[in-house]
Order: sequence, then structure tokens, then C-alpha cells
Amino acid sequence: MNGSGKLKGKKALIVAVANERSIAWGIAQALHREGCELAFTYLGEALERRVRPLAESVGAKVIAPCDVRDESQVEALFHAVGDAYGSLDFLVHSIAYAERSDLEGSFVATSKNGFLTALEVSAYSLVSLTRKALPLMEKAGGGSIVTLSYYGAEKVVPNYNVMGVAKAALECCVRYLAWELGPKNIRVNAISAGPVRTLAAAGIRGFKTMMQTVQERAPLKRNVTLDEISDTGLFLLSPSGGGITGETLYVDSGYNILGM
Ligand code: 0WE
Repeated sequence: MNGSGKLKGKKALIVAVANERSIAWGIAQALHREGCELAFTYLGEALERRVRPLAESVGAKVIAPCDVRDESQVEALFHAVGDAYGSLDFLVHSIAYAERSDLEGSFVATSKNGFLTALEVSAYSLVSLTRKALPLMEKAGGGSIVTLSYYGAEKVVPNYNVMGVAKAALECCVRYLAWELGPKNIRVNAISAGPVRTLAAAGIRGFKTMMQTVQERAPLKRNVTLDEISDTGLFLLSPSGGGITGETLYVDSGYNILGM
């Protein structure tokens, strides 16, 4: 704990931590500080070895595999969460994937399969996880959902390509989910984070230059920290963010306000 414990007894599902630098892990730690009970997923055995020790360090009762494209794994995940916690207050959706070849070079060359993969994993998964979380959130009397987006959803960021399309779809899903689930006291929001050095950014061509550009040009003249993104996640999930739903909140040192 160590925070104010304002979320004591609340239950959160975190999808998906990859390692200790993941934004999902930052938000998980912020929730843990406030007394939240946590459930984690991982993708594949290689990442299980990374995620399990982290999850155990915060006393997680559920550490389950979850490939969002595999319906049976998602089903099993929510069974496990239901068995362990009985209800669910928070869902953190921090998943994106496009084929590496679709994250550089020509956008017009994007294949149909590459396009569908990016949209399925990065946008549709918010809808399907939310649908499966619904019964458990209704048991809690409501809930709050946060997902992660990026500026490339709104403006052209060279090489972001099909991920930009997927993030635009994701932000739109946030609005439609917020509209539909508002009457159930479930809020749905996105954080549009400035570039941070995570596994998702590893090996992205020109990433270092992008971080330098933010540092030079953003109003705050620096990049955002994982803590700042995590605290915003905590804010949106907690009652402090109670009046906010359907929103995409920029945590980007102000970079998105620039006109040139
Ligand atoms: O959303 C992202 C990246 C998400 C991502 C990363 C990978 C790398 C490994 C999705 N799919 C894959 N597929 C892989 O095979 N970001 C916000 C980080 C990012 O990625 C970029 C960026 C930024 C910023 C790609 C091109 C240009 C800028």
C-alpha cells in the first residue's frame, strides 16, 4: 500500500504487463499503493517469466495467460478472476500489436491481414475484454476502464502507419463504450501518452529522435515519465476521475497542442 489506501478492497485486472518498464506495470503499482487487489495476464511463456515475479510482489491472486485473439483463454481468465475476487472494479487495457513490417515504410502497402491483425489486437480487444468484464463490474455496482493510446491516432506520425488507424478505432471504441456503459456506472477512458521507452518501443526505427523532438519542442521541454502516466491512470480509474468518461486525456508534456 503506502498511499492513502483510498482504493482498499477494490479489484483490478491488468492486461498486459510485459516487464517492469510496461505502462501497465506502472499503473498496477499505483493501484497497489492505494490498496487495490490485482489480477494480471501475460502473453506466452517468455513473458510469463517476467510477469510472474512482478505480480507476486504485489500479492496477485490471479496470474493467467491471455492471448486476446484466443476466445478460450479470455473465457478462462474471467472465470479465474470471478473465482478469486467475485467482482471487478477496474480494467487496465494496455495492449497493442501490429506486424513489425507494418510499422515502417509504406502505409499504402499495408496488407489486409496486417490491417486486421492490428485492429483486432489493439482495438477490438478493448470491446471483447470489456464485454467479459461487464458481469463482474455489475456485481461491483460499476467500474472504470482505462486504455492506452497515442497521438498517431489523430495526426500522422511517420511509420506509425496502421497502428495510427488502430488507435483511432480504439479511441472511438472508448466513446461508444462510454455511452453505452455510462448508465451502468462504468466509465471508459483513454490516456494518450507521449513516447516512453518500453518493450513496445524497442527496436522502433527513429524512436530516439522522436523522444529528442518532444524534449526540444513540447511546452514542458522534456519527455513524460512512466510515473506521470501511471498517476493519470490512477486518477482516471479512481473516484477522483468520477466525472470523466469517453475521454482521451493527453499525458504528453503538451506536445499535442502544437500547430507547427
Ligand atoms: O503504440 C506504440 C507501439 C505499439 C507496437 C509496438 C510493436 C513493436 C514490436 C505495436 N506493434 C508492435 N509490433 C512489434 O513487432 N507506440 C506508441 C510506440 C511507438 O511505436 C512507433 C512509434 C511509437 C511512438 C512506431 C512507429 C513510429 C512511432
